[in-house]
Amino acid sequence: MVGGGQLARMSHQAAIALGQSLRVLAASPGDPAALVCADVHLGNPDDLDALRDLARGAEAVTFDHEGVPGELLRTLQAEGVAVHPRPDALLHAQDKLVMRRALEGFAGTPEYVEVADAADVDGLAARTGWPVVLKAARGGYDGRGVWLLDGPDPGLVAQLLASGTPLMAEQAVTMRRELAVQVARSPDGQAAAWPVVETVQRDGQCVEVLAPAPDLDPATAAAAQELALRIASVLDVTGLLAVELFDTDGTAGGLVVNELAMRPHNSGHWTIEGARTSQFEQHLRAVLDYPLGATESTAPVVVMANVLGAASPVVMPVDERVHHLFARFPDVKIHLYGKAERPARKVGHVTALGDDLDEVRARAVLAAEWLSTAVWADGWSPYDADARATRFPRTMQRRAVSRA
Ligand code: AIR
Repeated sequence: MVGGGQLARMSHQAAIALGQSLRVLAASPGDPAALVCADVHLGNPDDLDALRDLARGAEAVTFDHEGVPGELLRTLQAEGVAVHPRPDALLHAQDKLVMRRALEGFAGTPEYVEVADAADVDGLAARTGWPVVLKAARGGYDGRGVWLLDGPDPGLVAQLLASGTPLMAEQAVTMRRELAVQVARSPDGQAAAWPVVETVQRDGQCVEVLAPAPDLDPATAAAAQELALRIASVLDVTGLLAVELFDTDGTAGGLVVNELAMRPHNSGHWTIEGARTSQFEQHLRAVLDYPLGATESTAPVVVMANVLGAASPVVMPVDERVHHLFARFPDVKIHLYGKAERPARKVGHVTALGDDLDEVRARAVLAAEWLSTAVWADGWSPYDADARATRFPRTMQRRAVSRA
């Protein structure tokens, strides 16, 4: 796997169960996957020799991020390496303009233009009105590379173009919410879709995923899954495809494609505990051309919440935060990525399962905020008598006592 971030780290966990072993190309020995994989290559994804070394003896090469030059991947492919997704497919996740053009005609997309100068942005705004979303066509993620413009900003456009950032501009779509659909497709052409989820965004970044998307009309859900399967097939995707969608009016006709990713994706972290097959296992099954796994949910409601680096340094060490979290919520599952805590950086996630959306969501959000900040947002304290009594379900208390 090219890249040693959290996606590689969680893919490695899945690889172990398949009797496989993930070799990662990491930028530094402290990267989340480099900390846990036995077979770590340190190097740069734009170094052909590093990619060749990575691929030597491997069944397949796949990715934890999109920042890999397509021409190098084409060279590897020509040398007989199984690259999944193939570079011609991956290009659509690397370049938003190429993606928009490829989807024209069969998927709803925002109105967009390629930006060669500030007049292109103003021209789009003349048709769609302000605000307009200016995007780096390549290289942005998690809110980086996206600027919301309320009016003309020729200075910013000129500065970005001068620094070599390829730009596009899009209509700011009015939406009810954001959805995501993930599908996997194998080189053999087998495909599978997970239930459609709602993604909750803050400051351009995903903070929560609700699975399945609440109150989604079944016909719209089916249309979203069909759309993602169709995109996977038309673009000849191998491995995972995440399709981020805007839900503009609750109907199938109102689904607008925002972005594509061809790798495990934040919108699919819930599948580790919340689906019969996790996105990480499924990605490996797909790139290794194994039959795909079942995608049904394991609970009526699953909520994933990201643990983001706090705005200011947290005094309580992480392991102590984990200890307190487990004492309050024995059933919330955590995934910590081993990353340094910078403000708003994704350093982990939590998953809660259950029957009632409000209850499950409250639990997941409290847990994630606690791990981020060491503050219980609802004021809960383990030292309250009430809290001590309710901390464990009764049967667990009894078991703990009898063990002692
Ligand atoms: N990632 C890749 N594209 C989008 C995301 N979130 C994951 C990958 C990558 C890591 O985020 O796993 O390696 C980089 O995270 P950071 O916090 O170092 O920028």
